[in-house]
Amino acid sequence: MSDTKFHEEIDGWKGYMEWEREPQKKELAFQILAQHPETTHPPEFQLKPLPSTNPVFNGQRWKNMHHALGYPFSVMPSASWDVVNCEKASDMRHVLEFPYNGEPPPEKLTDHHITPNKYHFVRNHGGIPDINPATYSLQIDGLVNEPRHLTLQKLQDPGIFPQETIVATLQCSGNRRSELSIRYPGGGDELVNAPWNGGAIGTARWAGVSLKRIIKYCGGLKTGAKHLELYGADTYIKNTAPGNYIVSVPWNKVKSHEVFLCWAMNGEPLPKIHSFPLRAVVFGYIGARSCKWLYRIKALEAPSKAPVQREEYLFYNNQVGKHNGSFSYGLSIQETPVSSAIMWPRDRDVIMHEGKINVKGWAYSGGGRWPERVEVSPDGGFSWYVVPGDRLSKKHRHAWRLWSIELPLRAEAWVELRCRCWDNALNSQPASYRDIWNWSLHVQNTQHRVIVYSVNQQNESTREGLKNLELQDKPLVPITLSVKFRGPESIEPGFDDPRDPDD
Ligand SMILES: Nc1nc2c(c(=O)[nH]1)N[C@H]1C(S)=C(S)[C@@H](COP(=O)(O)O)O[C@H]1N2
Ligand SMILES: [Mo]
Repeated sequence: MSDTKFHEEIDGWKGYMEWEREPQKKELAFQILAQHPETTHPPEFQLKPLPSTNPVFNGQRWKNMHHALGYPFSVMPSASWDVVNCEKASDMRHVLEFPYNGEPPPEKLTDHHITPNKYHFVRNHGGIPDINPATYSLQIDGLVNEPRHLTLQKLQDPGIFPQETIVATLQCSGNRRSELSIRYPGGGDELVNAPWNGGAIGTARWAGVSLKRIIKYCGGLKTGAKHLELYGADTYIKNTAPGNYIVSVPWNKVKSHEVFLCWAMNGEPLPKIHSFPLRAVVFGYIGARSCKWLYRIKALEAPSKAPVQREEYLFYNNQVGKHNGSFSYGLSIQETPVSSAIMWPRDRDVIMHEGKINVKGWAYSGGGRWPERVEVSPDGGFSWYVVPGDRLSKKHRHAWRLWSIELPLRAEAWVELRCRCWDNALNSQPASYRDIWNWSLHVQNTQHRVIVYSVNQQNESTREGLKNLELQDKPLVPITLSVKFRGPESIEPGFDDPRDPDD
C-alpha cells in the first residue's frame, strides 16, 4: 500500500474521508476519476424493464470508481456487501449492490407496525463507514455561540441531555419510483440507481436527543443563523467529483423538536448500515435529510450549497428536463406528501375468492400529518371502500399506518385495484401519473394501482369450470397456459347454429 494516495482521517474510523476541508485531495481524486473513462460509463438501466436478478444492479460503475481511487476506497464495495449480508434479511430485494440500496419484499413490509431492523430499507450513496464509538465525536461549529466537539458519551449523558424516544417513519423520496419510470421515464441520478418499488419506507422507534438541546448546549445560534448543515462521513462520488454526503435542515424544524440525533433503533444500537453510532432523524421530511454517519453540524445563514442539498432532491415543473432546466427551476423537497400503497396482493396475481379479497398496505403523510382515512377501489377508482378504523394501525404524528380491508369484488376479469389516503389535513393523492411527473421522479404519490385477475367463485359457472379443470388435473394458473374450454357437451342447444346472419 505504499502508493496509497488517500489516508483515512481518524484512527478507528474506517471509510471516513474528509473532502470539504481538503480541496487539494478532492482535486486529486477528481483527476484520477477523469482519467478512467470506464468510470463514467452509462448506468445499467434506462428505459428497459428491470431485470429480475437480486441484486437488481451491481453498480459496476460505482465499483470501478472506488477501485480507481485505490485504498481505502478499493475495499469499500466488498466491505459494504459484507455488512449487508450480516445486518439485513436474506430476502431483501437488493436494488443496487454498491452503493447499497435495498428494500424488503412487499408482503413482509406490512407484517409489522414497527419494521424489524433487518427489513428496514437502506439508501446509501457511498460505502459504509465503520466508526469506533470510543473515538466518535461530533463537531458543532459555524454560527453557534460556543462551537464544541461532543463525544458519544457526552451526548448520551442523560444528566446533560434528556433522552427521548419516538416512533417515526423514514421514507426515501424515490419510493414508488419504478411505477412512474416504467410509464413515463425521467432523468436524474436516482432513477437509474434506485428503481424502488413501494418498500423504500420503514418505521422505527428511535432513541436519542433533540438537536435543539444540543444547539442550546452550544450557547444557541448567532443572529442570522437559519439552517443547520449536516455532514456525513461517507463519500458520495457525483459525476466523478467526490464529496461528503451533506444536507441541511432549517432551524425552524429543529426548534420544534423535529430533528433528533439518534443512537438506537428499536431498542438496539444502530446497525452499521443505518449509521452506527449516530445519525440525524428528521421527522416528516424525505429520508435524504436524515444524515447518516453524522460527524459535523455547521450553523449557516442559508441552506447548504453542497450538491445533495442544492442540486438534488428538487421537484421540477412538468415542462422541465435536462434539455431546458436549471437547478433554480426546482423546489427543494422537504416535507413528504401524502402517499399509500398496496403491498398485497401483488401486481398480476390471479386471485380465487368468494366475492371478497384481503388487501393490505401502508399509508403515510409527512410534515407532522398522519393518515386519517384510507380507501380502496376494486374497479380502477370508480367506487371506493373505506378501510374500517379497526383495520388501521396506531396513529402517530410522524409515522405511517398499516391497513387491511376485506374488499368486495364482483368482477370476473382483470381488475385494477387502487388505494388512496386522506391525511388529517384532507390532502389526498393524485389520480394521474402525469400530474406528479417530475424530471427526477421524486415523491411519486399517485393512487397506487395493482392489477389482478379476479376469479369469483360466487359465480356458479366459475365454480363448475374450476371443478372441471380439477377433474382434468389442469391448473388455472398461469392463465396463459393453454387449456381447452369445456368440451362439446358444454355447447348449449341453439349455440351450435352458425353465427352468421341468415340473409
Ligand atoms: N451520510 C449519508 N446520509 C444519508 C444518505 C447517505 O447516502 N449518506 N442517504 C439518505 C437517503 S436518500 C435516505 S432515503 C436515508 C435512508 O436511510 P436508511 O438507509 O437508514 O433507511 O438516509 C439519508 N441519509
Ligand atoms: Mo432517499
